[in-house]
Amino acid sequence: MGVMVTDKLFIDLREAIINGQTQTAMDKTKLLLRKGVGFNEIIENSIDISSKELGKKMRYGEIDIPDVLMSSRAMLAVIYVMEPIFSNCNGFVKGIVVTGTVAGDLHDIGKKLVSMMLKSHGYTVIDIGIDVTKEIFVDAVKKYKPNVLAMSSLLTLTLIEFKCVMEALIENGLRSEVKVIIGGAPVSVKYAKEIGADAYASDAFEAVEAVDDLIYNRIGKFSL
Ligand code: B1M
Repeated sequence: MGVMVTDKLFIDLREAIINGQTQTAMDKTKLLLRKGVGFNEIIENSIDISSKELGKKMRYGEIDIPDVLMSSRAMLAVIYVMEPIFSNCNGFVKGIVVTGTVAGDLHDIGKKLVSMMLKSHGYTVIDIGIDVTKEIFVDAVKKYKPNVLAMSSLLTLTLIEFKCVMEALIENGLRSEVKVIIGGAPVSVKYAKEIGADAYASDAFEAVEAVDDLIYNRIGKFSL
């Protein structure tokens, strides 16, 4: 019975995301949390599935961009409802992470999820936004002196920007000052290695493990 109720809630939540109904998405997420469903399960059964469905509709021109934006707001609402659970209770700060989406790319839902997970695992995260140029990344590294720079890209077209930032870090004598992790759907381990990043993670959970390894100088599953 419990499982059936949860299944129905997930169906409703995915429908709310696809239809861009932010309030319903928040309500359904709250109900799932109240039923004791874990955040991994919520993300996997809502945002992950819905974004794939949205992606398919986008590819076949079955949905307009304003509607995808409404769905994005609903996905972000799911994340915001869960944010308090992710708060870092013990107050111990492991390190500073600067994060941003590369130039030309406006996607930020995945990056926000990664930021939330990192914050909950004891990192101070400075999110410098979307469409971030290599100059702004370099300035942020100078200004905030982060332990880790975490960059995201969802577009194949903007993958090249990671390489540009890596080169800019070297040109500015900053490469040895900061560890770099990259991620996002079109990124591969191979590409991350090629451009000389220190780690690659395919989702928000892996990202935490990878950043922990970078901070404690461990060679881990996601180190390159
Ligand atoms: Co866009 N879009 N979009 N879009 N969009 C994709 C990415 C696309 C795959 C859809 C498709 O056509 N099938 C496609 C890219 C194709 C490609 O290049 N390979 C695409 C396109 C083409 C476009 C436009 C060009 C469409 C147009 O205008 N004609 C345009 C580009 C705008 C721009 O950026 N310049 C565009 C615009 C948009 C919106 C603005 C409408 C909106 C984004 C709103 C926002 O982010 N605030 C949007 C959306 C929502 C999507 C889809 C549907 C969903 C993305 C998402 O948020 N997923 C997407 C389809 C898809 O993904 N299948 C699509 C949920 C999120 C939690 O997952 O971001 O993958 P994701 O993050 C994951 C991992 O990737 C990873 O962890 C996260 C959590 O597990 N991860 C990291 C991400 N960053 C990481 C960093 C790390 C580690 C892991 O370490 C630093």
